[in-house]
Amino acid sequence: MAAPGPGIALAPGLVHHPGYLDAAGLARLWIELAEVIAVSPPYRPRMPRTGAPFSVRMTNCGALGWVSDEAGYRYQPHHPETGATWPSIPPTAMAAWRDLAGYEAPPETCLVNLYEPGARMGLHQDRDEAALDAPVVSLSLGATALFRYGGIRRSDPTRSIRLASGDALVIGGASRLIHHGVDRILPALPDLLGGMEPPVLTKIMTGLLPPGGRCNLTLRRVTRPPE
Ligand SMILES: O=C(O)CCC(=O)C(=O)O
Ligand SMILES: [Mn+2]
Repeated sequence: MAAPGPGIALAPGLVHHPGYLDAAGLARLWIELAEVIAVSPPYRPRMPRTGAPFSVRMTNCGALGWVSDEAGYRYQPHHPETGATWPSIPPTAMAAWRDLAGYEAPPETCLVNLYEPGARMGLHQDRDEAALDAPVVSLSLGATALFRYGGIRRSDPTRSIRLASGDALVIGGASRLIHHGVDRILPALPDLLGGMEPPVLTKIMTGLLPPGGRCNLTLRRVTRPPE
């Protein structure tokens, strides 16, 4: 990748990089994701206590993965259904962390969120990590999301932006604990790469998600790096 520009500062520490991944970068990432999903199948997390299913399916890569079920939210080193350790974080995602995080230590987890049309993610904070000095680096693929963000308090006013395929969003600094979520996935263009993708890539994309679906990756440092 070319060095990323400064991006658009939406708030202190909250930076949007539209089109961070170009078509070649997106193609690479789809292929890498297909490899992840082949060994680490998406599962449907459940809400703490109630056990209500999420509308988003998830999987992880890295040393740790974020899971949620009746027992609560947590990071753990193995897949909740297969029991296997998580696969490595894809190289294209690691490169995005190096480009955008501004953090000395590598990420320990990459959560993969798979949104079918109609899936959403309620307003929440990312606060299950001890290393809150590290940002969350998010990469979007596929259909565009209407992403909502507010402030540290749940009652703070919110705004929304569109996150399109190839966009990166850095949630760090004074914005690390802002509330955010995905209101909805916007109706898709007829294809995901403007009709340019080779048939092999179409096969990979449609194998991972139904038409109109969206994939989001969030890279995080979970534990505080050694001094
Ligand atoms: O899908 C997105 O853009 C946001 C994902 C998110 O907030 C999360 O996984 O914690
Ligand atoms: Mn989040």
